[in-house]
Amino acid sequence: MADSPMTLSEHLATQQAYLSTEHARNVAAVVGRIGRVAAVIAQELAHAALRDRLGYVGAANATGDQVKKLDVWGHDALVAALRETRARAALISEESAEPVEMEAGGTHALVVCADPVDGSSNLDVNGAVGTIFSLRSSRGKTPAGPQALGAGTDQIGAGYVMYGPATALVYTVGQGAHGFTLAPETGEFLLTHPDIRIPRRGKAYGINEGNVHTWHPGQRAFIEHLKARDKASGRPYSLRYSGAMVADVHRTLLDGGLFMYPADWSDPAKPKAKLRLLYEVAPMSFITEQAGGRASTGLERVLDVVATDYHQRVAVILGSPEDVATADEFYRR
Ligand code: AFP
Repeated sequence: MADSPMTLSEHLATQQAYLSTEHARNVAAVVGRIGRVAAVIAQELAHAALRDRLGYVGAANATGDQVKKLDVWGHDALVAALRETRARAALISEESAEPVEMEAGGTHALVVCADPVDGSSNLDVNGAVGTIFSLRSSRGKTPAGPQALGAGTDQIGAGYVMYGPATALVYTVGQGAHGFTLAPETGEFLLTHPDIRIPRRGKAYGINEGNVHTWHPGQRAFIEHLKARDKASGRPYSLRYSGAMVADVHRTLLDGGLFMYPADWSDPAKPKAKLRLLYEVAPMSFITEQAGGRASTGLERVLDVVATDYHQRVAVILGSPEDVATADEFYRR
């Protein structure tokens, strides 16, 4: 009989060797907690319409987005889960303007940056949503939140949960990206996609084409290139876009291709991006690179971008390395 797949906590134990001793136990504790709260969030999503949890709370969050009831519920559930361990020092969340400092964190406690419910616009239409998280060192500092400000290369770990037909969790601590599937009957995440390797080139791209008029000329030319008919290079690519970064990145990691959310270049002197660096783009870029992919802003490697604000926004083009390289070429022209 085939061995039962490894659980998330068993797999985290195998990753300890790749982490500094001071962080190893804390990373396992925090990712383990996030796995457990993700199983609860999956349950809540499945019952949301039955428990009057759909719709808005009637207020805006730190970045001006109208907040859904499940955004707040997801944030509170994550805060409560993180408070149950001493492995964390602070949480930077899409739903909180300032860091949520958490006392009694150990010396090497972690700063967690998270989008508790990514893709909120999909919630009321039963579309796929997710949770995105990034782990950084608090360096033993108090307050710890400001320690999250820095380059994406400072991340110790990152991951996401996708709530789709199945609930999937993918994480990295810098030794490849590994995928798990939730067994609803036990609430355990089991290893189903060890060491994910993104194809070098894909056949699909994800972007909100409604913004085409605001794009950098290189971005527009690149999309025209993907749409042009050329059998030899597998073009045209198909358009696949879900409205939730987690779902679009998950598809891209497994099937190859691209997920893009370029900046608005209506005023070339001040390009305006949408997606948030610390708890959307930096963690997804770390995971993508660990799966053999590439992540660019169009002008530079995402992981080299230094965060100076908790809710800073940045453009992103991520996915198959050869496809992202081609996109960068179009931006340089
Ligand atoms: P929310 O989490 O606020 O719903 O935003 C989702 C998101 O940040 C990201 O998950 C999507 O890729 C992107 O925004 C969708 O944006 P558009 O609705 O502008 O296409």
